[in-house]
Amino acid sequence: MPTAIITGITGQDGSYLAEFLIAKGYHVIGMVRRSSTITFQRIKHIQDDITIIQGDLHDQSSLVDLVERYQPDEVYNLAAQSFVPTSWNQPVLTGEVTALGVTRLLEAVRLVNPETKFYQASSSEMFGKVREVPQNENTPFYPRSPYGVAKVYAHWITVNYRESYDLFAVSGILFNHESPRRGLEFVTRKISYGVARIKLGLTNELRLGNLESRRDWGYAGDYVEGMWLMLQHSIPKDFVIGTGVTHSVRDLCELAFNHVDLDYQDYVVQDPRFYRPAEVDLLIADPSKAFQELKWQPRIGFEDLIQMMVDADLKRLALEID
Ligand code: NAP
Ligand code: F7E
Repeated sequence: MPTAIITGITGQDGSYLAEFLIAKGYHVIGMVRRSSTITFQRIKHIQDDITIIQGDLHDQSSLVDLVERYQPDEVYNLAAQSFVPTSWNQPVLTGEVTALGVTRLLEAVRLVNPETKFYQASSSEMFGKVREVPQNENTPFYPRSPYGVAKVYAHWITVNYRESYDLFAVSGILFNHESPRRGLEFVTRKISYGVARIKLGLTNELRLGNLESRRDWGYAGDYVEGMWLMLQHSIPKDFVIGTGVTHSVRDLCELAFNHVDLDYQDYVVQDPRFYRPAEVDLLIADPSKAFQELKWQPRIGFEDLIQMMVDADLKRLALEID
């Protein structure tokens, strides 16, 4: 039975990756940080099938202990301060966790067992003010937020440990991926939840920022398979994972409101509070390397994804009201 450690197991991707690896027969170890309230909503249905261990990307010894104790075959580093706007309010914390935390975990792997395979959750935010369209593995980075800058550091330290110490360490450059488990502050979930609340008569407006920015949105459940495939490849390499299709936030609003027979223009209010100091205007992946070398393909398209999220929020809220 292979063993995998997932940092960030309580997050959106961690929960889908844990389900995926359990189904593949892995012993899954989930690292969680200590908190005064339980943060296991996304993994409570699989809690009996995984081992939960406390640790923190701030704390080197907790990471060394973890790797020493479980001698994993694979480590998936998904933990991060992942919300872009927060990275302007907490730039130092974002750097500590999202950038330096990766070095701490790589050090733990290198010191304890350099045979361990390592996956780093890199991001399309590294492309930022894009240098070419669409973006592939060779597109230069131009990050536009402290989060993006931290992820560029994390990407290069992963590449550097691969080249310096011959680690099987790879960086998956994933474009935006969403699901009914997405945090409420991210725009897809903010919209699906807002639409459901409006449809159920709980509110009559949805306040958003920039409606013109464009993203390549896919389904998180599809993307975790790409992470695993990268670690099964014969050679450690970095890959872009995305759909190759882009939509604006406005398109997203239109689709989500239409799904419940409403017109977004009657409810969406643009609010400067949600504008960013520097925006990423356009992201669109060129995932052809992953298609060819990993045989990876997204299964769920944009329309189905957004409808799935709206339906899930309608169901959840209807149960709460009951
Ligand atoms: P998420 O839902 O925000 O989850 C982040 C996870 O990191 C949570 O489990 C969180 O724990 C944990 N965490 C935060 N600080 C930590 C610390 N100091 N020590 C240990 N754990 C810590 O993020 P996600 O959407 O699943 O994304 C997973 C990873 O992929 C992140 O690294 C993100 O930056 C990256 N990424 C995401 C996307 C995307 O579109 N989703 C795209 C590209 C890259 P708590 O539950 O305790 O907060
Ligand atoms: O914003 C615009 C906003 O916060 C998407 C993270 O997972 O993906 C995510 O980062 C766009 C931006 O995601 C609102 O200005 C408009 O242009 O959903 P988001 P993100 O910043 O793209 C990348 C790949 C990651 O790696 C990150 O970890 O939507 N937008 N109005 C809004 N965004 C939010 N959050 N809220 C609004 O009201």
